[in-house]
Amino acid sequence: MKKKVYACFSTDVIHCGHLNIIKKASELGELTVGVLADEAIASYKRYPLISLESRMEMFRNLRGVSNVVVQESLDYTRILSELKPDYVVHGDEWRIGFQAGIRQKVIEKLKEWQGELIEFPYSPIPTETQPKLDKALYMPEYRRSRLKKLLEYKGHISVLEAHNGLTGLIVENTHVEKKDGVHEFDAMWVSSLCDSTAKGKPDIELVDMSSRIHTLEEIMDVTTKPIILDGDTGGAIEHFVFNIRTLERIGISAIIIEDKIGSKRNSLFGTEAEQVQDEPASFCRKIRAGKDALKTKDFMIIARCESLILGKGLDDAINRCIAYVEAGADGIMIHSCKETPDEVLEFCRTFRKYNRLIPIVVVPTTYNCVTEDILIKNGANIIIYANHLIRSAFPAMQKTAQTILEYGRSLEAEKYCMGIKQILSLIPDR
Ligand code: SPV
Ligand code: MG
Repeated sequence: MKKKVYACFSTDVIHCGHLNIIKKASELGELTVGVLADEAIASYKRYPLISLESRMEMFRNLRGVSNVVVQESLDYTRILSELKPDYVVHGDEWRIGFQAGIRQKVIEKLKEWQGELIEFPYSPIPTETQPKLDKALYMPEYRRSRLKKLLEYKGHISVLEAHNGLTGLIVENTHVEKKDGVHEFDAMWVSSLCDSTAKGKPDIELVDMSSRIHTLEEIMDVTTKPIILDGDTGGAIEHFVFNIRTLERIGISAIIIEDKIGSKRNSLFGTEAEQVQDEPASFCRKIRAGKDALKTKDFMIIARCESLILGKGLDDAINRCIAYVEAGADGIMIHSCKETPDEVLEFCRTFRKYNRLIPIVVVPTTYNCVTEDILIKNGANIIIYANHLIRSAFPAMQKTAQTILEYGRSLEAEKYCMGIKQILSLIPDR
């Protein structure tokens, strides 16, 4: 009887490295390919460019593949128990990094029926394929829909602010390997505070939409991750409907607008700054008009409730958010400038009694002791670190400027700076 062989793939682009492994695997016996489910792929790398069904079809059409099944999770235990293959085939890259634990479990599981893990040298994606992939990730129609998909696949996402191309690259590329996998930010927040501050302007809706779009374009030019724009109050309804259509067209995934009117000040002033909240009915009209203006189902309008910031209490916040969702909001953001997360967590738990699914956005700037896990357990879905790159860059730059003045030369400031070679090679020229 032919031996049973199993290999799992997460790829949406087949290249010669994969074909090589499939050829070698099929020579060992009857090959079943496991196609990793969208949720599992999104949990450790970018979300797939083509659907699960299309990926299965792609493998069904390859010579040497006898069977195609879905592997639901990164962990092989369940699928191996079902298939009981004689061999599992994999590239050898998973011996190190977060996949090493998954690999060890495969080896242990296979021992139950004297199965064997066979590894072939890993071949990375060929250099000629990468630009095609990058292009697909970077074009507006792909980027725009990715936020909704990520929320669907992962349930919750982590977002960091970006205010220019360089900070966009930091959000795009920073990753940390932990025991449970590689962690990276899912999306970017283009904050009004940081966009204004980077231009030396106050956060009072002074930086106009053309300038905000210029910042977005700069970020989008060098990144692929989805973008959430801080849309302040959204402005006049007559302008809002045009602006969001532009944002939708250029590939932004969501805008968050806040229920304030008149001269807008940053929320973190709390009740120190005089702020007027919009009437719920009027803000609902803005949401509805925005939804009607959109051309796709991908773009999200998220309604931001300022009731807790303005000291209006939980009931006001809940009632307003229920109304905003009824008006068509695709998500709600609850903001707070308290130092503890209590009121935000209470809001999330209470709101979830009325609505189980609509995404809740939180911005733990002042209540920064709370972990993402706790926010998520209480019902939050989008966690935004709203201003941390500009806040960390500013003191570092100030220190360097002061040090040069102090010593009348730059030698002493060198320790605060990146090396010249490093900065020259930070951004590749092709
Ligand atoms: C921003 O980042 O500009 C925000 C969030 O609106 S906050 O500054 O906390 O109000
Ligand atoms: Mg803002």
